[in-house]
Amino acid sequence: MQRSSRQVKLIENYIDGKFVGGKREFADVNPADGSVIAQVTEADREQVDAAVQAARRAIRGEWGQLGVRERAARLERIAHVIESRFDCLVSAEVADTGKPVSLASRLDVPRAAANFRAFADLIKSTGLESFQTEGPDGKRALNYAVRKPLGVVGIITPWNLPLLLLTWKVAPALACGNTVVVKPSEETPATATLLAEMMQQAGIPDGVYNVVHGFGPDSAGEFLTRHPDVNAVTLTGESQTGAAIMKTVAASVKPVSFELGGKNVAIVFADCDFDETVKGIAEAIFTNTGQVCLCAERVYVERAIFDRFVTALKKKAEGLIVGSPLETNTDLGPLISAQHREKVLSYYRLAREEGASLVTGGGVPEFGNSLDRGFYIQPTIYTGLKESARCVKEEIFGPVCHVAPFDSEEEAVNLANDTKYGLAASIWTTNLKRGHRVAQQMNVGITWVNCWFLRDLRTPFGGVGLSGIGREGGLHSLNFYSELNNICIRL
Ligand code: NAD
Ligand code: 6OH
Repeated sequence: MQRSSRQVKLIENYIDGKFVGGKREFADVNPADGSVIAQVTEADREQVDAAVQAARRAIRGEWGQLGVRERAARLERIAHVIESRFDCLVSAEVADTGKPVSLASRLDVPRAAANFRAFADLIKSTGLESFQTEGPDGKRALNYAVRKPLGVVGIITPWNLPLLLLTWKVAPALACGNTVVVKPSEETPATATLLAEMMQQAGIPDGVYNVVHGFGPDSAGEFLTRHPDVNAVTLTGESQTGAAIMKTVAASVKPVSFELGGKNVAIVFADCDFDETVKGIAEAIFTNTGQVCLCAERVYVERAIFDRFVTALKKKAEGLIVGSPLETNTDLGPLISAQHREKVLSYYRLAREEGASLVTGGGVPEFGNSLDRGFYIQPTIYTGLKESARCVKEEIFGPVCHVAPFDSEEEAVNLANDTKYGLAASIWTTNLKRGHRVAQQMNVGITWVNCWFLRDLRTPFGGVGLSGIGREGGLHSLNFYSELNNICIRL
């Protein structure tokens, strides 16, 4: 994948088991200091077509003949190879994203292995539904369904948790017997490419896993989603990207699964475990510098504890260490790019224009060293905005939240649901009856009570409204990545 004769590494496309270069290249930048890590080969239309055709052929080859047990064994081998090259994946992910090494080691890379194990286990143990049916003539029939692969799945992923979110889709797609062409984010091409080497090591046949690099419109992303021989498209990304892809695939009626943006809420009741809640909410706001689709950007706190809560959250935010991702005590690395930092800063400016009171942060930290070339930003808390403010309505995707008081449970529920998004909510209370009651009123795909981002890979994951279409996770993934053929036999 990477030739050393050049000044910087070259990250190439991976098509039919081979790394291939191309005509155009773009730079892969380290957000921690703005340095160029690698040049990346952009796949043109012909290369995307070659990847799709390789994936088509691979279905007809050895891969398509494997039984479930052997497919599961190969997935387990991939998990094993990921673990054996743990440090290499952590370094690549940290360099591409700027996330702290502690986070990549705790979350991203272990989850990549866990994704393959979870779907290997599931495909082995999942049964199929069957029904004894009585026809109008009183005669019986047996109905049962069999799972068949969709074919070639196009997988498009974002930059915030690159390997985690890629493997979250690749693992169930392969478990169901599909082949894949993946288009990782142009900001974070490295780990998808390293995974190609690991597929080889794990004995995955050529053409089963292909990687095409590039951008969205008029580049590899669009070429892939528009390709007539791609049978389904799964995306994690922004809501407007989901809308664009939906248009592209409409003509060929491809199934889609979309995990999109959010403007997630946290509701804090006066009866919460105060210290645990402050800690939990700080994680929900600031993890990965706020660049997790599940991060809370709207926090509603019962009025009786509002002032005390804001003071404690401010203290937590000001105690966070913003700095080099390579330092083990760093809490927050940089944002992903200069462009994304400009977007987040534009919301910091807008919050002031919209009349917010700044509790802490609001700007760019100064280090006095090479980190000043990185895309760092201060963790930021606002209060005092109107509910109609754009900063309360739009996804910012940075280390920032708005905290507002509420007076009744009903008001909190109404405020929480007053959004076009609907990905995740968290509710903080020691009254479990209330926890259940409020959780069940949330118009979202995922609600946590007294925790956040605590994941069980068998549970449904996805969002409502602008936050997505469909659910992945456990059986829901198997149902998306396979076609069910129902067979009815007269007995
Ligand atoms: P993005 O939508 O800009 O890009 C995601 C991917 O889509 C990239 O690979 C990009 O190249 C590709 N793409 C863009 N336009 C395309 C087009 N027209 N056709 C085909 N491909 C196209 O998202 P991002 O900035 O990389 O990631 C951040 C966003 O992702 C945030 O909105 C965040 O909330 C969301 N996200 C959602 C989830 C979830 O599970 N719901 C998880 C992570 C991130
Ligand atoms: C979004 O940034 C995080 C998504 C997380 C998952 O999809 C997951 O499976 O944990």
